[in-house]
Parts: sequence; C-alpha cells; structure tokens
Amino acid sequence: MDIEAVFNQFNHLGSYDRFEKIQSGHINTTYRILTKEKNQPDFVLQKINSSVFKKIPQLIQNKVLVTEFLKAKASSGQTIIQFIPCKSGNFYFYEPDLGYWNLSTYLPNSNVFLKAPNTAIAMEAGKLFGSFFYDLNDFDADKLFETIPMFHDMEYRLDLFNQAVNQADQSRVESAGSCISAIEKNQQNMLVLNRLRNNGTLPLRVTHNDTKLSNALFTEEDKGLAVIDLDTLMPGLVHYDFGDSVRTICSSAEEDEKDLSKVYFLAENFSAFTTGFLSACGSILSKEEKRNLVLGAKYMVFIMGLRFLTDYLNFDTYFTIRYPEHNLVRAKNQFALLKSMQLHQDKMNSMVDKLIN
Ligand code: GN1
Ligand code: MG
Repeated sequence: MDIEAVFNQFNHLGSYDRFEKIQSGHINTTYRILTKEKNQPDFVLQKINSSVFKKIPQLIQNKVLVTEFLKAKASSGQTIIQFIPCKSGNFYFYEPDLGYWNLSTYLPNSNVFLKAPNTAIAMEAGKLFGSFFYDLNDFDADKLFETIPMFHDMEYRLDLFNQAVNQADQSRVESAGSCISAIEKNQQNMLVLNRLRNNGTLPLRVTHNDTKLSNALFTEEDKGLAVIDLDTLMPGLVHYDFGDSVRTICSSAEEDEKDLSKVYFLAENFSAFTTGFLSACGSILSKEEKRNLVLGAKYMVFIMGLRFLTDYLNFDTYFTIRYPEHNLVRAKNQFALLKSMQLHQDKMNSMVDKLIN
C-alpha cells in the first residue's frame, strides 16, 4: 500500500515525510503522517474498515457535519478535529482496490491514556466528554446516518451472542464457560435500559458511542483537549457515552489485561469522572436519565464483554486480535470488572445521588 500516494489524494498543504502506524484501534487502520514543513500540521490518515462499516460515505458525512457544527459553536473551548477534503471534492478517497480513506489534522502536543493515571485525568475526561455531549444537544439527530444499526441494543447483541453459541466450536464454548454464566446471570437486569429506551422513558440523543478514555486527547498539562474517533456518532442514550467512559476510566487495568487479579473497579475515579461529566452536561439530563447512570455504566461493561465473547465464538471476524485468545481475554476482563463494579454498587449509587440531588 502506497501511503504517500493515498495521502497526496487529499487537499493538504504539507509535503509527505514519513508515516507511523497508530496501533490502538480495533477496527480501522490508522497512520500518522509526518510532514516536512515546520509550519504545516501532521495528519491522521485512516483506512475505514468496510466489513464493519457498510455505508462509508454516509459515515464520513456524519463526521463532517458534526465537526462543522461543533466548530461553529465550541462553547466548551475544546479543540475540534478537522477533516480535509480529497481532490475530488469528497471528504474521502476511494478506489476499489484501496478502499475508503479519510484524512484529518493531527493535534500536536497531545497525549492519550489507555488507563487513567489519577483522579484528575478522570475528572478532566468527564468534563471533556460531558461538554462534547452537551454541545451536540441541539444538533438535529435526524441528520445523522445510523452507521451501525442497533449498535448498543442489548436485545440484538444477546441474539447475536446466542446464535454464536449455537454455531460455535465446542472447545471455544467450553473455554468461554465462566463468561457465558456471567451473561446468563446478568442479562435480565441489563435489558432494563433497553426497555426504558423503547418505552420513551429515556430520550434518544446524539451520542458518540465510543467514549473510551483513549478517544480523549489531553494537553501536556493534562487538560482535556479534544474528542476523537467520530465513526459511531449516532442517536443513542447518554448512558452509552457515560458508561463506555466509566468502563475504561474506572478500571484499574486495560481492557485486555490477562491477570484478572489486577482488574478491579476504581470508585474514586468514578466519583471524579461523574463529577466532571455532570458539571458539563447535567443541566440537560432528565431525572430518569440521571437515576440510571449507574445501570448505564454496568450496561456498557456487560455489552463489551458480550461483544468480545461473541467475536471469540465466531472465530474472531470483527475485532483485530493480536493472539488467538485475545477476544476471550478481553471478555473475561470485562466480566471481572463488572463483578467488581457490582461490589461497589451502593457506593456508586450514593455518589450519583449526592451529585444529582
Ligand atoms: C472498537 O476500533 P475502536 O478501538 O475505536 C469498537 C467499539 C469498542 C472498542 C473497544 C465500530 O473501537 O465499539 O468499544 O473497540 N468499535 C466498533 O475497545 O465496533
Ligand atoms: Mg472507535
């Protein structure tokens, strides 16, 4: 693949020096493009995974619409990433053999964390994701294409899991035993959020749907800088964004830590994150939304365990894996985190109660 040739399909002002592969995502292939000029930005060039995303021009349209909207607004002062058009005029480059690509500016002097080093970062992440969510409050959700239908729908995810169990290789089902039990034990409780969405108790809003900590950029002074990875912007519940952040910010370990004794819930990070998040967007949330935040956090940990396990049972066709058991390790990690969260449930509830009453 000639990265330089793809980069040069876009209308940027820099000249290509070299690329570095960015390893962190599980779906797309991402490169940092370094430019020769000191006064030109570096860029992020991304090949969008077309087996996961079926309508890529619409996906890119979502990202462009939202970033333009946010740039015009920027009430929170956060930096908004900018997409660069291609020479054809589209915001993507496509060729049948090369697939779909998009280019955005790279934000210099920014840091990413895979787990939260302290409660100050947890609080900053809360403010950053909360402001992003707040700023999109008056963006018309009907303008957004649903990039992956039913992405966080628990019933749908449970159906896919049950199909996978029925078709899976017996040895994989056996090694997934402890996770399968955790799913059976918790699934009824998890369906509550779906029900509250379906009966209109919880409103659909514009959500990011992938608010893990590594999708937040920080300045060198550890202040929240920008939210990245806008591929899954879709209508959703606030709980999806709140919960996915809690999943990563309030875990003692990365999502693929194998040693489960190192995986536990950090209540102090939960308190800091929730304080930051609600300070930024609490004013637009209803009582019902706030009351269900703790359930939202458990929901997102559970759904990620479920999705990783389903992919393991399907012989790893969705998430990038680095070794054969990687998805099973991720699933076990998420169910260990869920168990630890359940031990902190009362504490979490009283922390949220204090913040919302
Ligand atoms: C995937 O590719 P990446 O790392 O941005 C996944 C998210 C998961 C995440 C878990 C489209 O995101 O839903 O939360 O892995 N994205 C998609 O780390 O499925
Ligand atoms: Mg993503």
